[in-house]
Amino acid sequence: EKTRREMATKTTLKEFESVFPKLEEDLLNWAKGYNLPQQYLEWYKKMNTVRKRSGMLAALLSLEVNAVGGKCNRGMSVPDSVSLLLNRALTEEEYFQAATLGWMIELLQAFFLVSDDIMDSSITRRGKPCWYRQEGVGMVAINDAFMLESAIYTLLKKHFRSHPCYVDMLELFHEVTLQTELGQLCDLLTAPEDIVNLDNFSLEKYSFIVIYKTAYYSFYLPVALALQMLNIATPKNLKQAEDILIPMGEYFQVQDDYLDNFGLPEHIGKIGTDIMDNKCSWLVNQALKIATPEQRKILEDHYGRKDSAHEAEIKKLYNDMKLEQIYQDFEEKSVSSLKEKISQIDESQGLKKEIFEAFLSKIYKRSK
Ligand code: DMA
Ligand code: MG
Ligand code: MG
Ligand code: MG
Repeated sequence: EKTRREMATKTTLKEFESVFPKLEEDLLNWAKGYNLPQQYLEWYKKMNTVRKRSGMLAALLSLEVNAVGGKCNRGMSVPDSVSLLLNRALTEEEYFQAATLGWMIELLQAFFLVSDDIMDSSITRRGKPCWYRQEGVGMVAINDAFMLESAIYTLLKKHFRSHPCYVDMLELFHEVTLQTELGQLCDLLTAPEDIVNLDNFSLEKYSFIVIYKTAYYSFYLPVALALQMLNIATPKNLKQAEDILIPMGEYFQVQDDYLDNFGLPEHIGKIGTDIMDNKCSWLVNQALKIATPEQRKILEDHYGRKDSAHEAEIKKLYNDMKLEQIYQDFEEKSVSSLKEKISQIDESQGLKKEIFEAFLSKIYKRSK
């Protein structure tokens, strides 16, 4: 009799999540191996009153579980991509391997988000207070972020030490992490807290920021890992994947910036902070491009101030400027250019167009 996994090719959140307890056990055993005193394990447990987990895992779970249910889009795209590359359903063993790689991306994401929320002074994440704002956490969240990152390498070693691509995977995680950190650096440096200078923003800078802070880890990484897992990560396949996934990631971050202002907090699970944070967002760049002198004055007087009355002026301006319509036009243009790129992919070394089509259909017109 066939198991569900052998019949299906598209993973579900439930199935993906069912792999996590095994990895969690690996991580707890690893912590126990260092004789982590019981006192700290208990302190960690007490820290999270909702779920009895260690602090590190609670940090992960606080991101993974929320009102709308963790999306785990990045993580789930590894098993989905592997399945599409093989053109068949995965065996239990293959699924476990692919999902483990997927969970490592989720850990990387958790590491970035825990620190991003501190740096962005954010309030909520996935419908709950950001990790650093939860009771008893505070700046311990910085160390939790480091521990989330370390967990990647513990799992990679445990499960892929003897894979022919182990070193490539290791280097890939290191490189993508550095790329994301460079993006975050530029994101933060373009958004100083006290100096609002709209001349600092440009669409060129914007493009650099979002490619690095978002596109590499969210889009390129899952596909590159799927290719490595199957030993078909040839330079040509990697290059083709990058050439399409980087612009796709750019489009994804434009959506994130759009939703920061136009999305519903109950829907996106977070409260937008880009205006008050003086961010070089896609929206402010579009506004600057078409602003009349009067509108530019409004932007100068109200953007980047830590005050909701100022923020309201900008939100009103964005509505008056019909940025929603400009966004929708941009979305249609991006999608047709991505589809065009996908159609030109050369599948001779085992790459599949469907991988990219699957990614695109997951994010097209997303509202969360
Ligand atoms: C997200 O940028 C980038 C990383 C690396 C977390 P962001 O601050 O716009 O994300 P969010 O809107 O989720 O806080
Ligand atoms: Mg943020
Ligand atoms: Mg940020
Ligand atoms: Mg954002």
